[in-house]
Amino acid sequence: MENTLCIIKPDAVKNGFIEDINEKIKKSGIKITKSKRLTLDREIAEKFYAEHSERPFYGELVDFMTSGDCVIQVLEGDDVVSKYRELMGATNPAEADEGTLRKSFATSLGENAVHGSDSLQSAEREIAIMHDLF
Ligand code: 3AN
Repeated sequence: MENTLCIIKPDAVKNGFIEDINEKIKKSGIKITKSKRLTLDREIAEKFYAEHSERPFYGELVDFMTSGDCVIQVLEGDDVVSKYRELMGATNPAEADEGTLRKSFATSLGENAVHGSDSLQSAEREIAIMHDLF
């Protein structure tokens, strides 16, 4: 059994998609074991996205992720890291497959509705960063 970190981002929260996204997650056989709605502090968002700190979109990404409420969640299931990545779809919603969360709910590359850890190692790091917020 694995865990992964899911974030329903501020665009999806503002657009009223929390329930729709969680329905799709549960329908795919993934369990939501922790869930909390909150606005991320800048410090946490910067730490969370530290691997992108040299990228040109880093400032914009941190601004966006702290711009309003998001929902942080721990998901559980067999092979859940890759299973949930598949359900999310491609980073750019324009390239995401039909039926994926980003195809259904994302607005743009920068505001792409959901986050999911990209490996088991990232999942552990990300869940540890968010641990005290639940
Ligand atoms: P993913 O979220 O699919 O793992 P990453 O890790 O490449 O994608 O990027 C992290 C986040 O940074 C994305 N979810 C997206 O919001 C943002 N992002 C990635 N590339 C760009 C870009 N070229 N312009 C603006 N934002 C971007």
